[in-house]
Amino acid sequence: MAPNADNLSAVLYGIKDLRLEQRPIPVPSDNQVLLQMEVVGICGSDVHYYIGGRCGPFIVEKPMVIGHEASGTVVKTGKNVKHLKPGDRVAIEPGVPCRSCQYCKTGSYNLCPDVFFCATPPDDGNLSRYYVHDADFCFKLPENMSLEEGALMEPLSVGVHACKRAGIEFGDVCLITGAGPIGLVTLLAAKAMGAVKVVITDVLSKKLEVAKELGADYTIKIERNMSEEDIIKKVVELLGQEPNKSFDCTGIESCIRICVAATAAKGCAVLVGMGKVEINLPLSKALAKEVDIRGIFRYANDYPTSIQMVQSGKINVKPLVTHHYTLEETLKAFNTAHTQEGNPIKVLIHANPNWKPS
Ligand code: 572
Ligand code: ZN
Repeated sequence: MAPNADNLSAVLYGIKDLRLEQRPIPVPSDNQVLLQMEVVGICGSDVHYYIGGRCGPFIVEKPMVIGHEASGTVVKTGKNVKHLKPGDRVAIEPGVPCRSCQYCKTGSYNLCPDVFFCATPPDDGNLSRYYVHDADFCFKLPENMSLEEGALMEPLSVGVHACKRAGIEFGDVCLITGAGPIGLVTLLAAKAMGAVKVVITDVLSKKLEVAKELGADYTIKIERNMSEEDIIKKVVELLGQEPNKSFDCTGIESCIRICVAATAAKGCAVLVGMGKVEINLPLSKALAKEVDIRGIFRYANDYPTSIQMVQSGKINVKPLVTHHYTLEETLKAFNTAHTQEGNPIKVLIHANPNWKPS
């Protein structure tokens, strides 16, 4: 490595063993770009890998660079890259699929079994100073968008994809369970796509306050003594009707049950949160109402929509950002995301050594 070649990287070795160490600066191949990493958000899955060494079926078995919600600046382009040049600021879509399986060929590349996905074992993420990525999964940011907003295009795309799967249209009335980052981006996307009324639930009032700021029409603070029936009654009372689209953004059994049971006849319940492998649901209620229950897996072809929604001012993701850290402060950042001390929503890490807090 050249003496000034700083590629400090946040490498997860195992449970609560996250180290900052130097890695070689990678070289882009013909269809890739070398990126100076700028902003990397911490996702719930990053925290799962850090605290438990696993997320769903994926287990950290060898050291892995963490991070997948990111923006960067192009430093160098491979010889086939036409749409980007050095200096361009980009949002990085972290999943690069095989491009040749049936799912890829038919546009559902999020379901590609051979996808490379940043910080899903064994694939390295991009919480580092430098990183190479396929150029066609890097989206140039418009002048009026910041690198912080660029990093938020990843979670926003989950919300956009969830709303597309629900078929959100003008006049929809929605229930969202969970006001964490994914519940909030789903709220933003649902409102922007035409939902007229959205009620969102959470156990923490701080999260519900942010939801209000982001356009939630109603909020329900879930208390320990509330039964599923109590919550559904409250949802219907506030909306004036049963929601025709529901989104579970918690992965918690009781919340998924509420979404499924509360949805109006002919409506759709979308399961966005990931939880236990086996979940007990009131299915007979759903089938008697012809309620569709749909899953979502990441996103596909949603980055351009997410960027245009922010560029045009139809969606404002800025209120999601609560905490900022430098790359050197990665452990502190993960501690904040894990302990939830200081009521974080989205914790951002600034990987560019020239970043200064504003
Ligand atoms: O930002 C995308 C994203 N997707 C998540 C979780 C966090 N962030 N998903 C839920 C978990 N699955 S997974 O396949 N996995 C652990 C990789 O079970 C991916 C989608
Ligand atoms: Zn994520």
